[in-house]
Amino acid sequence: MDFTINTERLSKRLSELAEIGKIGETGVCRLALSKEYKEGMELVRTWMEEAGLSTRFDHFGNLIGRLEGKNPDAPAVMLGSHIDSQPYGGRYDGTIGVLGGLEAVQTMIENDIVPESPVEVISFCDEEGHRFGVGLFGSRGILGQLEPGELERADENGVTRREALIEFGADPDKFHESEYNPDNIAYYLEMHIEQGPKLQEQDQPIGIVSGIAGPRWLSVILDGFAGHAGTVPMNMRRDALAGASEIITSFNSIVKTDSDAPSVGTVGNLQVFPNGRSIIPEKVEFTIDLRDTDQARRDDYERKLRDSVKEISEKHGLDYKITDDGGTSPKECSREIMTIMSEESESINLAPPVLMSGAFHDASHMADACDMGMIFVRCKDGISHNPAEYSTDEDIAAGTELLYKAMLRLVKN
Ligand code: HGY
Ligand code: MN
Ligand code: MN
Repeated sequence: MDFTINTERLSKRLSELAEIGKIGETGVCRLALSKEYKEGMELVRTWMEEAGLSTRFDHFGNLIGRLEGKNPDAPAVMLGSHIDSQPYGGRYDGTIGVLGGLEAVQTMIENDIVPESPVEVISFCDEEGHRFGVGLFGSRGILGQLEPGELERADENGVTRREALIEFGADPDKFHESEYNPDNIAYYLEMHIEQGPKLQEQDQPIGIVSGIAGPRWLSVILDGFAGHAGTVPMNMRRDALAGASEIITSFNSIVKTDSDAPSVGTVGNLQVFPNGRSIIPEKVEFTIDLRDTDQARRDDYERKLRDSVKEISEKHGLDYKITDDGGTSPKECSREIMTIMSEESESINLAPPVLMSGAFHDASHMADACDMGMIFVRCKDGISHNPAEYSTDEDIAAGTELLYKAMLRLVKN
């Protein structure tokens, strides 16, 4: 394929960024607002300024690069994603959307194309939601969609999000200064690795996303009673872990009710107290990550899960609490943008398939503000949230070339 974008520059930047927060040979751990996150954001900021964008950090911990257009008052075309990672993450999740977006804008500048509307490249803060337990923070922040109490959520060392933002140089009391009026955003484009196997199965380098499944996040806390593992008869126990394991098995069956549906359910984090071999577990807390493309079906599964928690807790004599950790509804991608992507794909001799996203993205919330579109890039065996995550330079370049061409159509140059 003949590329307009600078494939070498993009590949080099991805490799350089991957060195920050590196774990093992190919993994990254760059948690939101951490030292590594700040170092990575500063590096991306340098590249944005080299490209000729004006840059700023906002009070949500986002980094925004802006290129003015002929009409500075026109709503902006925004390209973005995130560079914060999971604790056991890969080096492509999020980063290809930020650096690919920057590459597209830098290529436009280098080709002396002056867009009609301003263009922004945004690196959103805390898309992953690992450190403080709730994700999509930066994209929800600029749209005024934060929930009460979010700033008090603490990480495993007891550092609150408020403290981490202040440490990063942001001022949570000035959030209102960083919020966008949705009228000032015309379109949002995000390129991301697929994080699934479909493009590899179809031997396609890129795909056009039609919609994004909506995650529902809960935490379940079960309180039983610690006792001697050798002396308390089974029928007298209030064993929080025995109860949790039955609930988790029930959750797994609920989500599999309709084998043709794309519903998925995960318990990724489980804490046991006091966590001793010879002590009957007194307290267990675990996370629920329930996702679906169909809101009604997801709500039905959530109801069934809540019933199951109540029933199994009563059976084991446990007190229980279910806390709401948020989530977002399933979102549709803009048909206008999908058509543009498909037309521009022809010009680069590609015919990308259309597919759903099981993973959520910052685009999930940007869809509340404007028309949004996503491009997926093939990743090896669909592996992600794992240091083995891998996408080829060629596939990432193909996705970036399409991002560039779609952006040109939207900035009405
Ligand atoms: O979990 C997700 O869907 C995203 O990768 N944070
Ligand atoms: Mn991601
Ligand atoms: Mn991720």
